[in-house]
Amino acid sequence: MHSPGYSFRETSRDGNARTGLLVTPHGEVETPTFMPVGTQGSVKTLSPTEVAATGARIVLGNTYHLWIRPGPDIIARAGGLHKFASWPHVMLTDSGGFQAFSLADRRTMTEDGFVFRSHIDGSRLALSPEVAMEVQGKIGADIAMQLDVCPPGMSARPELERACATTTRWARRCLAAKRPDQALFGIVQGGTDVALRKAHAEELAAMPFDGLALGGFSVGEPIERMHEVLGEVAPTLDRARPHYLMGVGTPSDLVRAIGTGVDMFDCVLPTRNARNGQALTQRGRIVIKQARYKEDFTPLDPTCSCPACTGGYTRAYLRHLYLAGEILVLRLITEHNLHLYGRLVREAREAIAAGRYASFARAWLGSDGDEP
Ligand code: PRF
Ligand code: ZN
Repeated sequence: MHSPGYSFRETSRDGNARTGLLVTPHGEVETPTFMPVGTQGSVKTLSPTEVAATGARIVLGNTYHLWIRPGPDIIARAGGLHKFASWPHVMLTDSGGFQAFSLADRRTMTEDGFVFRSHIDGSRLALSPEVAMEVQGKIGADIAMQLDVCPPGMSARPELERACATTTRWARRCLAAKRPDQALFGIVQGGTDVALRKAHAEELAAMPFDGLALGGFSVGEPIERMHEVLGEVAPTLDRARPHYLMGVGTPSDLVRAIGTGVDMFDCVLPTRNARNGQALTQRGRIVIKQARYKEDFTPLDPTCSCPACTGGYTRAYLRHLYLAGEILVLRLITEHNLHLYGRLVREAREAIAAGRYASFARAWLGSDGDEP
């Protein structure tokens, strides 16, 4: 780590999997870790206290959304997003380009950045590397992300090369514009091209970034291809810095990626799927509206220590709430799913430290389908 007040060190290793300690001005984070997504400055349906009770010590916020509403100046006047949102632990913000590209209207890209129309009020916004750093500086998260170019999955080589080259030029501009007291991560692109990925990772590793992220995965390529490429690229990343796989994934995706040396993850899956009535367990998914749960008076997961599973709420009751449109069920399943991710990364850290990661990983590989 290069920014003052930040450090990272590997604390144990089992094959390519490793545990680490990330130190920031808002506390320490043990890795591997999962960051719940708080796009608009809140992890949907939960209070910060409830989020922390899932084991999470770092959350992700989105520059794109917070820039449009309420705006960086209001957050700065509130004393930064930690105070504004009452989150005392560590915070990271994504840089906005990826979200602008998926959400905004009439987007275009030039050498200077992205120009687009707000999906809220249609106003014209220009997101350059310098603006991305200024907005993230005002939001005041512990860790900022560089502005990057993320091409669609399975893009052809020339497009991937152009995206890497622009991302490298923007990397230098972001480093020059960043707040000295904020950490900044570079973002490796290159799609599913292993040679391009490795070359881009080396280019970014030569710069004084505090961490290296892997962007451009889970954007339409076959998921097996993502794991193949991760298996070749992640083990070659600079081990002195944290490795963050952006926007991934299911519990078994996390387990497999941790096995290649990834330290940090974020994903809307546990929170978004919860609001669609899907509870995740090590045995698979529970789609709570299904008739099979109509008279199932057992908890979601008897091995889970979350408030939904220990509070006497049965699958039949949760199904009833879901079908009746009662919002309590959205909170309970969100809490459950984030507890599952919290437990997954905690048990992964314990398994790595004990040198039994391979057997730990095997126990999670069947968790992607529906519950038997
Ligand atoms: N870049 C940025 N944010 C991201 C991604 C990316 O490539 C992804 C891709 N999975 C998710 N979030 N800046
Ligand atoms: Zn639970």
